[in-house]
Amino acid sequence: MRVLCVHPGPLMYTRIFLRLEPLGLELVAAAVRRAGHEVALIDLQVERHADFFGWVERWRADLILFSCNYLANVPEIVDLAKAAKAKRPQATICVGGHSASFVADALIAHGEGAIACVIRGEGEAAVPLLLDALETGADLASVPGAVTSGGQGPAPGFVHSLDDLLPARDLLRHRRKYFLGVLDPCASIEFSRGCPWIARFAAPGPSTAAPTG
Ligand code: B12
Repeated sequence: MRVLCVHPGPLMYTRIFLRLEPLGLELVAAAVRRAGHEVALIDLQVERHADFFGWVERWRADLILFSCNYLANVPEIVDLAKAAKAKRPQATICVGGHSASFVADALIAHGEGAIACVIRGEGEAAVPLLLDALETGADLASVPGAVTSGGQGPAPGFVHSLDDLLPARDLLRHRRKYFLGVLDPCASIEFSRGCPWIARFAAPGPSTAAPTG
């Protein structure tokens, strides 16, 4: 399967203050490659919408995966998904990422049929299962973390250890266009992930209990 991973366009300040590589999407792309599929990555912070449509049509993507960490990118992703679906109806389009995880139903509704599913949670765990479901013709709503117009899959899974994961940095075509501050060249490294459980903390004092979680 040919899988096109897409990071949406720039937020405010990404032309003058900071523009960072799409680390989460690089990890998702690495998981696609590990699962034995062809993968390409386009970062619209540094490439144009015309480049994206070129990849969709000329590379004949079977699956298009959008990364949505910022709510500000939702309208662009919805518009691009609809336009891509019109140009290549046989492609399946899915959205994942931090913000998509919280507004999954709204993304599906605004996609008006163009967005087949939203994958909540960590992409590395879910994407191989999504690819399996697409290959076997299984219902996408059976994939852990998936939200479709027809239903919701089981709870998202977690990655086992960050040490097992390496981002597919080699897929970026504009490595030198990422910077922080006054155009200082920049790469991103992930050292840890937050606790996925709900923890309650009480202020210290004689009558307070120990933190629970
Ligand atoms: C590090 C970070 C930053 C860094 C780096 C930002 C960058 N551009 O890379 C700095 C400090 C610079 C920053 C700045 C800002 N940030 Co920030 N940032 C984060 C933080 C803490 C972690 C993001 C991250 O890199 N995670 C590590 C990578 C590996 O994980 P990931 O990208 O989430 O990807 C994983 C999953 O999301 C998923 N996934 C991702 N894409 C896809 C795609 C598919 C198809 C699938 C299946 C899965 C999937 O799988 C990946 C691997 O597990 C998040 C909060 C959080 N805990 O996620 C906020 C967060 C993303 N930031 C936020 C905001 C608001 C901002 C700013 C706009 C703040 C401001 N007002 O200036 C700026 C914008 C900067 C910019 N122009 O990009 C908000 C977004 C809110 C929203 N809902 O829109 C968040 C959610 C924090 C919050 N709760 O408020 N940020």
